[in-house]
Amino acid sequence: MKSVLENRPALAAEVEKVAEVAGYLWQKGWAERNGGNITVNITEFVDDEIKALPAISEVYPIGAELPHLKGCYFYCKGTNMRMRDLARRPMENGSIIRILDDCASYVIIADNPVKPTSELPSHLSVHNYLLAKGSPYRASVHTHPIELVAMTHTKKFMEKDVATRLLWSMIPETKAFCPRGLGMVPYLMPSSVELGEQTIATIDDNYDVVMWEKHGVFAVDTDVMAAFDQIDVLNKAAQIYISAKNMGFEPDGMSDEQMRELSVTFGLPK
Ligand code: 2HA
Ligand code: ZN
Repeated sequence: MKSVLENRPALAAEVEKVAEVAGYLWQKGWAERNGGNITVNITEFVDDEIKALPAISEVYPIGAELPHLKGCYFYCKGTNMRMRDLARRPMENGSIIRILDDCASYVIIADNPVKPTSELPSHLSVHNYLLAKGSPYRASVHTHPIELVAMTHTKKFMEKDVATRLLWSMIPETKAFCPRGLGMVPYLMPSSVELGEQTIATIDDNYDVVMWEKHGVFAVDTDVMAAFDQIDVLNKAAQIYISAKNMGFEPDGMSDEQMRELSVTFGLPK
């Protein structure tokens, strides 16, 4: 069967990036079974021929009305699909969907009728929010990074910016490459409307990476690779913290002065 990616190098490159990141999530042990989701707004890569493609699924309700998504196209990981399978076969473990003109429903258009992720309403709500704000961010990644999730099992790290300051102070790159830090959302039921709403509220509070207590992270950025990088630098910092603790001491962390110097030199927002 002909893939919609054929003879469309820019679109193919976007989907290849998703597959590459899916492989990293699996290798890092962050994507057990069907854990995690990725959605990418690919509207800018969609030509008239794709716009004319017929639906290959019935019309599904999104579960929310999202006015900024009218006529948008997304690549979405499939529900119940594994990241490790998506890494090798992205168009069999994910699909491309078109948002219909009512802004409340969608159809699958390519390559296979793979039903999107169970977290679709919250992912699409976030994309709707990003477009409404005029943000250049087009990708969202949800995954289960072991050390970051472990940190949320104590109330201390759930307080605003406590974990952020600690992680930033472990290694200078963390603040440089995750300059807005880690926003915290108290435990909520996976896939729930409330979790989606709290995630948007936290992104609106100027975070790119949102921690879901005892569950995982949700990151947004310009593309899937950049969203992954932010999670990766944060989790690396968490690993350094835990390594120091395992050696039997509380790590000193960089000083406030060293952190200030870093912010000035790199022109960081916080
Ligand atoms: O889709 O990780 O939170 C699998 C999940 C849901
Ligand atoms: Zn999850």
